[in-house]
Amino acid sequence: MNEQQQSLILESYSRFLPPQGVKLSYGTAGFRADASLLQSTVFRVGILAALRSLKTHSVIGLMITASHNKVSDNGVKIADPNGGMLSQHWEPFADALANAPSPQELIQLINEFVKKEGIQFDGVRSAEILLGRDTRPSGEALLEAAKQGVASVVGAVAVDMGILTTPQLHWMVRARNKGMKASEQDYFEELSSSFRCLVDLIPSERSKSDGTNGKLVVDGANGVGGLKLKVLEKLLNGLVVEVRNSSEDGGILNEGVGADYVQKEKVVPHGFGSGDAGIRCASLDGDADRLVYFTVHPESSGAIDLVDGDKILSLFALFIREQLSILNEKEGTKNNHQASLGIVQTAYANGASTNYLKQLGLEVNLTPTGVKYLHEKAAEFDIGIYFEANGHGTVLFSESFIGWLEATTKELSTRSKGSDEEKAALRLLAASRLINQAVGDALSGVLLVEVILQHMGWSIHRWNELYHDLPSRQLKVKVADRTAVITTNAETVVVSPPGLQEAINNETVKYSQGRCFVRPSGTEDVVRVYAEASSQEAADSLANSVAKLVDQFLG
Ligand code: NG1
Ligand code: ZN
Repeated sequence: MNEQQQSLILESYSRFLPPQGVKLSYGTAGFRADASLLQSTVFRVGILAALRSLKTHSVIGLMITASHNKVSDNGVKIADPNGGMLSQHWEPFADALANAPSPQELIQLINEFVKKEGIQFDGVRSAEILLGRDTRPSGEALLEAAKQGVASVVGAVAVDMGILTTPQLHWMVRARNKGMKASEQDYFEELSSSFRCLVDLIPSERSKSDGTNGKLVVDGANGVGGLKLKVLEKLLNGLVVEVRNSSEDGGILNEGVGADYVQKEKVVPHGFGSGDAGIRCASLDGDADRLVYFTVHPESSGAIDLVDGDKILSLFALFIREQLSILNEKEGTKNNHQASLGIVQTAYANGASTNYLKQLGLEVNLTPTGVKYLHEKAAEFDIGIYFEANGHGTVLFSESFIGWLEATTKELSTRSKGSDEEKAALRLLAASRLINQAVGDALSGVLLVEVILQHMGWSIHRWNELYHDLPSRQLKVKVADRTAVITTNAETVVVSPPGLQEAINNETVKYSQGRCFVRPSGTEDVVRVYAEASSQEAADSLANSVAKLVDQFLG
């Protein structure tokens, strides 16, 4: 790099000195830590984003959030040109950059990397980075660090998009790079217009059923999602939403609220109670990329029926399968186009959901935890549906299938206007515009769930009856070094430390319908234990025994 560039980095470096003795790694969701430790990391990720933009000749996103983690934490991650996660191939560089202990080493690292990647540096090209942050109080100062990081690369410009949900920023990056309209208003308009389009396409005999009438109550986790949902709701008709825990009433982000809490604890979030029994409720996480539904038990101490990501996936799969079969019946032979539909889950998916989907005749694929893996797999199909049990997921439509749908709807609008097959094709097209094509998005997810329930004429109870979850339990175990746990087969089998998997197997066989696996978390310094069995007591007991084993092998 030339002298001007070097002195620019050195000068800003001194304003963001790395904390002593902290080693961070770019995990399943970027860098995450206590916010007080992150200034230097976010500054460096600003540099990384600028380099990524130079390399790809595209707009890149940088999001400051720690999602469902506690309010004192924060984090930073990159959105790649297609709106997806940072290419895995760059993650080792992200780690090295974040942990470079001196300015000289930082400069050397950048020099080597830029050379290796053939990145045109020194102001030869321009770079543009969209910055977003959630509502965390530490976000503003970290955003400043990101701006300085970007600005320390000659020719790079940061555009502050303000407080956003994580999926909004990813959506904007994707839209910008596709040459589409990409403001926040455009996002709201795309979602609301495709929602209205799907409402208009509800079969008339079904829209009269009253199973889904009545309001939806949404827990906003005291984060950014509730605020945005209120804006979105004004553009819709046919949907009444009441938002609680919207962060405007002083509640603490993710504390006793939000999708992560509801899904893991299986209890009502703060602000909900037995008065809400029977009502359709949903919960977002702190940055609104996760969504779960639930209903409150009458007369009980906060117990809920959870409708998790697996069931959202199942609902989406049923709807899409229905549209595809209408098309295949009428159009399939004519167009000779059988769309491939693939389902993608992780080992955390409830075993009952996987069975149910397989019984429907669907192809179910398992990947390791982490949206990047699920997304990548789902992108192999004409329509790929992926969800984590925790509520992060979306439906991906391939470019070629969207092209086919566009051509087909055009042709059908002259040949058989108003036909079932035209409607089915129009529904799929509208769904592809509604559901975020970049990442899982709780706001677009809510709208798609709501319109499908109306389409089916189903209540949340009918939906929840699709299958019955096997009782499960998740635990966290603190260990000396979680990286000592190495897994294979989509994280279902431990290969190291030796002997641990065998011990887990010996426990698991004791339980009817037992299933159990352990893996190191990518976002917290813990080893996670997941267990499933035919009763809650059995699932708890299996999880506890395996947690003890983890402690024995690694404690
Ligand atoms: P880790 O901490 O790697 O388990 C968690 C979630 C992931 C994903 C990421 C990103 C579980 C068990 N794990 O990852 O599914 O959502 O956070 O936020 O829920
Ligand atoms: Zn999140």
